[in-house]
Amino acid sequence: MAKILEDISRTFAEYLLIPRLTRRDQHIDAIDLSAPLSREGVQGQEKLSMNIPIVSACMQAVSGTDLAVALARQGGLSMIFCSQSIESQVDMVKKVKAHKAGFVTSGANIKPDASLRSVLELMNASGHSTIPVTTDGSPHGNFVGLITDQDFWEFEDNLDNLVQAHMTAKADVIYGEEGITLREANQLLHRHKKDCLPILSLEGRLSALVFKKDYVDHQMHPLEILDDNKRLRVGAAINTHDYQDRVPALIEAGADVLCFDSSDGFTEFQMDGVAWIREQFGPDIVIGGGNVVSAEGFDYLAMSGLVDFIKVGIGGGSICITREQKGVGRGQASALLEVAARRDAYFEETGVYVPLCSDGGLANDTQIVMALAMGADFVMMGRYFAMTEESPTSKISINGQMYKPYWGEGTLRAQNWQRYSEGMSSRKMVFEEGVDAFVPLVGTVAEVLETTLHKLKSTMMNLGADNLSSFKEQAVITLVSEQSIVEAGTSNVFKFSRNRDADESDWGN
Ligand code: MZP
Repeated sequence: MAKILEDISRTFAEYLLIPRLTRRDQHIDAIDLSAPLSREGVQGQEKLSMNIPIVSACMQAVSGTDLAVALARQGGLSMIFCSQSIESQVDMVKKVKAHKAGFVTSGANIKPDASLRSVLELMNASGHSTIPVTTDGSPHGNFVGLITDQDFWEFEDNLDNLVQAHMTAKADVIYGEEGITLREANQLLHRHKKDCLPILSLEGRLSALVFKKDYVDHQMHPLEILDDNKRLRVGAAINTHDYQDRVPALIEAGADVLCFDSSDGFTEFQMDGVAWIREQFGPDIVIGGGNVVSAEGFDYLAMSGLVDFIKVGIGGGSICITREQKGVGRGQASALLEVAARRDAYFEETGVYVPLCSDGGLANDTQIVMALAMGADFVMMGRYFAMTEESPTSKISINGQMYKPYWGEGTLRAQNWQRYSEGMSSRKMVFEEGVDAFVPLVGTVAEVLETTLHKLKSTMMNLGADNLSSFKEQAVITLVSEQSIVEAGTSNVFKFSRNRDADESDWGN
């Protein structure tokens, strides 16, 4: 006969945190929100972490290039979706990696004998106002000068004039030599009051450009996560069907993290995939596994010693109907509490700490806080990011309010059959496990995260926690009765107007 668990399957909304001692020496600005992505305690393996405990979901309506850039700049990580061709996913990863580096390969260049008209066209098409001039017009050609939008007047100068007549020639350009550090390049920009510094090889070829605006930008985003080459970090989703082709291409493109996108990761198919990647690419590449909802599922993935982090959650996603369709899943709080308890025991037994990601179903900021208190090292969210300006969908107006489309990977629209068909030969979606919906547009990634992270830190102050690991240790959590949920809202008062901030931080709930 089937085994019936005694515990009820519970959600985050059924719990509250009990305050602990807030110390006089605590300060909200000093709270550390960094979160590990890779296993800790494994000898010789390089550690990877984020500066905030948040990743965006492996979903078409969520993790595109713009969102990945915006989130990495705030200290989190996006998992570029894999329900697309390998070529287009690789292209997205490359775009994020190319977004900003101290040394940028020049994307718009021109020959000295080109006309001002073509410079203008190039400036309009590329959005750049400084164009390097090289003998053959290539990004690494022989450097002869720079032309900017200050060097000619569109309505005053003859646009048939040649670039060489208007450009600042190399002899008058301040440039750096290949091999200088980014710091030295920025110092040159500062000393000479320039906005752009060409870097030239000994032979005089253009190697890269360094911009003042990138320096300023970096100062404004102190938490951004960068790789060793000062490029933004980005994750990429993978599946158990085409990893032998997809993974090498993603690694070649510069993906920092690989994340299995599967509704159920407690499978031999996923284990085969992880083992193959480790065999081909060694211990350094960070691999996320899952999703699981039980200690048994955690053990299967963790004990292999092959996965870095494990995602927890089945059926809780805002657009998910897996529980209705198949009767599979578990309340997210119960799943997380059981898996986190097992992870902690595993740490005691082996000295290896496996980070957990609570994936899906986070309906508001309070639930993010609760997931982190209950043992998640970071959270993965879809809806939260689908509602931002940077999600890859177009906004639409419905009855005067701006919305964005948001659909599950288990819909006919997404056609992500790989996520749901472990071990099945069919290459189509036989039934849907997700819905196609709209969510309100709430602002930019930076704006929504500011509120969320401030609330998180504020709760951490209540618990006397200085970082996320002490937050988990300090957390004392109580189950609440239905009546106490009613009491938690406003009671016995008339509300005349709704506060806009409250609306936004509820994300349209
Ligand atoms: P949410 O943040 O919108 O509540 O949930 C996002 C999570 O739902 C994803 O990270 C993924 O695990 C899951 N998901 C994505 N598509 C579906 C579906 O179509 C789904 N059923 O459950």
